[in-house]
Amino acid sequence: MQLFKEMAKAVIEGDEEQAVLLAKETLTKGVDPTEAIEKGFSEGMKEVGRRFEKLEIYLPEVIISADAMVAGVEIFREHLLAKGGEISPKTVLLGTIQGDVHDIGKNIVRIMLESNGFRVYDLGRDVPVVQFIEKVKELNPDLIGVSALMTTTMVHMPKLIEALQENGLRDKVKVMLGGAPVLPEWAKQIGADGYGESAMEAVRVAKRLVGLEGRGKGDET
Ligand code: B12
Repeated sequence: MQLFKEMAKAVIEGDEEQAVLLAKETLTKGVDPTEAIEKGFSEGMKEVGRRFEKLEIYLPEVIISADAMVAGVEIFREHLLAKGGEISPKTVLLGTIQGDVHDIGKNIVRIMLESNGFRVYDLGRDVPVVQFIEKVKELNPDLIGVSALMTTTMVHMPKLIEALQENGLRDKVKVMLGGAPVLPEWAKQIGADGYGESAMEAVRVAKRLVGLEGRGKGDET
């Protein structure tokens, strides 16, 4: 769809104003916001990642693109949240693992979970394992969603699972992992309950793990 291509372009060019305009246009045209985020803005951010890897662009450009994406997604937020509350509320504790400040994907996952009726406690980014543990004790969530965008921070994910075990909490809460470098095989290997490769998938996996409908691709553990 041409509109999705323009959305991707706005993110690649770091054009915040255009990203906002296009998000509004999407809503006016009745296009599904979820699809627009995945096929428009996210595709743009993937291209930004590729260019960054090839050293065609540098960090400041990535930051500008990230800002454009965040501004565009924000337009959809309210619209999507209005859909929330369709299912009985289950609680998800969400955060990007320690050492990692990437939170765009995690924030999209939050919006998607909330718009599907989940109550989400977002611990933000760079969240130490010990903070996850404290919050599990305090809030008794049904599910923990953990995001990592770097191979160097993924290594803290097994530490979280171990810490849950050590604190006698592992049987009380499900664990779902995600983020670009995370693979379903790895999630299974470290003893997580599920994996989601996208925000849409995160909702399906979360529903299955808390005993609601749906079944995800990577969560046959
Ligand atoms: C944007 C970006 C940034 C922004 C982040 C802004 C922000 N607020 O998040 C800024 C500029 C700050 C940044 C900084 C850095 N970055 Co950076 N960054 C990226 C980039 C280009 C895009 C990431 C992104 O937002 N993608 C778009 C979102 C929508 O996709 P996503 O995050 O994958 O999320 C989707 C799914 O994965 C899934 N998902 C995500 N989380 C979860 C959680 C759950 C539970 C589930 C089920 C699903 C799920 O759903 C989401 C939506 O569908 C990537 C490139 C890439 N290929 O990923 C590099 C990248 C991740 N960065 C990288 C690096 C190295 C850095 C820096 C260290 C750079 C530096 N030299 O300082 C710093 C990191 C500092 C730190 N300590 O964290 C590397 C990581 C390499 C590695 N070791 O693995 C990458 C891969 C680029 C590269 N090829 O070198 N970065």
